[in-house]
Amino acid sequence: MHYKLVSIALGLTISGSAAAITFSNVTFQAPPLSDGATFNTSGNSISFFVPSAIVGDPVDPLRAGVLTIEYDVFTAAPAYAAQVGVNLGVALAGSGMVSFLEQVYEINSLGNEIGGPIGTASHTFNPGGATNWNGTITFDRQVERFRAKKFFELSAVDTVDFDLAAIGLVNQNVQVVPEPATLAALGIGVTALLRRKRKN
Ligand SMILES: [Ca+2]
Repeated sequence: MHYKLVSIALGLTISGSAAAITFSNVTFQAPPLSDGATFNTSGNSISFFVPSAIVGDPVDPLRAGVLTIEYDVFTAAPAYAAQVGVNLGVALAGSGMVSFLEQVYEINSLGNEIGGPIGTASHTFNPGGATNWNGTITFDRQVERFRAKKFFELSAVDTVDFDLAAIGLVNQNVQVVPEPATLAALGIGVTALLRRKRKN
């Protein structure tokens, strides 16, 4: 019976994920790191392309810089956003390193932030270390609208080696859940199901 309950809940989550999610107000700051930046969306996923987010020997004397990416999300009821997945890829050589911080805020229908962050994540790509990272930001509460702010701090001081820090892949997917009312209805359905099963 537990299996049945899990599969029902899972099915609902997936159908919730198929619900329309609207990405808006995508911004990239600041030049030159943000030059030529673009994005595309696919379902619940948004990917950012930042071809100029590079510091170090190839763009000497630019040795450090900060890139910020911001966007808003609206999840049409009956779906609420519960968490986001973060997929990052960087290119590093020599002294190159990238520090990443993401903060997520609930916003109202006017786009104003409500209170402090409802979720954060951070990661540092160190010289010579792994160049890919995946994380999950679980929100303190489920929300219908949120704003994600990503900060990337790039650094590649000059050494005798080839030094470079660049951002490759930046992808984010939004995971949604049914609204509490739908969950309550599901609970009633499951209870009825269990009752019927007990009678049999
Ligand atoms: Ca060098």
